[in-house]
Amino acid sequence: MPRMTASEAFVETLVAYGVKDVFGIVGSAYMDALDLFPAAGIRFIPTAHEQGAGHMADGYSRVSGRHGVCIAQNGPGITNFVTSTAAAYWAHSPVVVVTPETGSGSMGLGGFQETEQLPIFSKITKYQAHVSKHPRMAELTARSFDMAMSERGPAQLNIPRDNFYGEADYEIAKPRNVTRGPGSNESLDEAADLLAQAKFPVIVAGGGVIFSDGVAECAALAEQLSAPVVNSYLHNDSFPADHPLWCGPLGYQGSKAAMKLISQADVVLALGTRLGPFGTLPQHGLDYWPKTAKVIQVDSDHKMLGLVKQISVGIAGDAKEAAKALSYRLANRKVVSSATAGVRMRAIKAEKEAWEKELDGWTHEMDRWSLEVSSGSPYMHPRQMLRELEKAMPKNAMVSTDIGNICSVSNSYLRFNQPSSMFAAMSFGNCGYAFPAIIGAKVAAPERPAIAYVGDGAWGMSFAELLTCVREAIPVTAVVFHNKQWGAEKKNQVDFYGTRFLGVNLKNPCWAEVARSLGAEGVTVDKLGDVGETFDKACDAQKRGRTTVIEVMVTQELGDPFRRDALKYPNRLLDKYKHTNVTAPM
Ligand SMILES: Cc1ncc(C[n+]2csc(CCOP(=O)(O)OP(=O)(O)O)c2C)c(N)n1
Ligand SMILES: [Mg+2]
Repeated sequence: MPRMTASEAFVETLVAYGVKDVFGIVGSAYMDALDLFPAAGIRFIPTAHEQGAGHMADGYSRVSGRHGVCIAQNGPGITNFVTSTAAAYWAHSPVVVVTPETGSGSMGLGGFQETEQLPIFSKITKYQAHVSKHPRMAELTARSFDMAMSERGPAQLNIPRDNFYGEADYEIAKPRNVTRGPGSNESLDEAADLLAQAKFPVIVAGGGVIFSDGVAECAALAEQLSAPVVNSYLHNDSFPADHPLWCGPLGYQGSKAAMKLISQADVVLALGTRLGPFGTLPQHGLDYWPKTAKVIQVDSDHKMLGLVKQISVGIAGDAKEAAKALSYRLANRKVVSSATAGVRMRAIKAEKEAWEKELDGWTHEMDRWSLEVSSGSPYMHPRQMLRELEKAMPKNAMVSTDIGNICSVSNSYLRFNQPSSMFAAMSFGNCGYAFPAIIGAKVAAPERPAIAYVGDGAWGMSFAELLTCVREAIPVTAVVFHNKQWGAEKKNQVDFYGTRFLGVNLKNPCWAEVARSLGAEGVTVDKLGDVGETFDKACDAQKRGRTTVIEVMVTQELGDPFRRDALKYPNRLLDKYKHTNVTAPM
């Protein structure tokens, strides 16, 4: 075992795990290791805010399937990682969050930049390591990388800053690369029996299909069964949109075709999805989840099996391997659904055409408030604007989406033919996710067009990372939906609080001008006819290293709300507040 310093052991372990890029903000706590990055061939990407660095590491890992790594100064630099770590946790991203801590010799004395860093992250990481002594540096760094990958989520590597110093004989580990099998024979046999007997099988393709690189296997199984395939919520890239069996995404602002088809299923194969509760809520007035269907769920994490939905068979296995094993079992046996393949293909085609036609005609929102604010507005209807972006979308684009009303509506208009193309703020649902996430994705895949969809409220939270794009020459395109409001929350005040607006209206600068003053390109678009061409040019400018902010001016109309499921009409009891009561519409 070679003799080296702890900083060298840390950096050599990063090298052994193939780390090429690390996101963060410089700090004295780890400067001794940082100093070695160039000689180790590691690029350090300084960001505007540590939250941005965390989201970048997340986006980077989501497109590449490799680790994303972020690092910061002990104390405030590390607490700035909290939101991005929670987001990565719910996106199942293998991010290694390196958290240098105050010195072990003074911990507890209330010195500078001191806080206990392990409890803060205990519920938003899959694994936490604490380098209690410098000779454990290589071992615990390696384990953090292994655990982030095998547990599919953030691992925290907490290092008291004094432990970057000192020397020891270190063994530098090799990545452990654990692979998972398809699941038990028993569960696969049972599932194959159900699928063989199914009259109307439907596959839900989840994130696990992407993570396991299992799209082709999922497609082969779907073809064997002539089963419609729907994407799980916010995983529009889990099955190719140009495949005849693809039906679109479930969930909030998803595809009516997908919902109508899955509602007819007698057997559902949930492949690589935890069936998160928000992702299967009724939408468009359709309570589509087929309550009497037999559900087969495949998840690499056995704790997800049957957690949210009742299931008939749970398969603890890799989505790709399970799909392959099921195909193998069905290969030489009678598949009942084959007899009705033609009928089902026609049904899929008809439902998809109907949904496209509906989207074409659905140029604006039709509720009273939306009609009121959009009539006479010089600006674009969000839906029409989104349709134009869809038409102009470059072929192998990567698109990140934020949390907001228009970003959510975009779910109906985002289709992909290749996996690892859509990076939505997943279940953690934090505003400010999309822009830094796409910057990270662009670092990992510089040859692909990188696009972020962001509402103007969320843009206010995240636009500082334009500095990173410009300083570090990471060219992306941000489409900012300028509607002068925190629209998604305003929608709740429209629907439940008698249009009493509080904290939802935004006075904004011209975001194009802000972009230009920060050294990026900035364009304001207020005509539908200009959307496609501007978008085209902006994506093209990425090839020349230029970042563009397209500020699209849209009306204040609002699509269906996020959380109708969780809100109640106010019924106040004190006289002082009674005037705020709202009666539910009949
Ligand atoms: C960090 C964070 N703060 C607050 C919220 C609550 N929230 C959800 S959507 C939303 C409004 C988003 O507004 P904007 O980004 O302008 O998009 P729009 O809804 O107008 O399209 C807010 C404040 C959140 N999800 N995340
Ligand atoms: Mg807005």
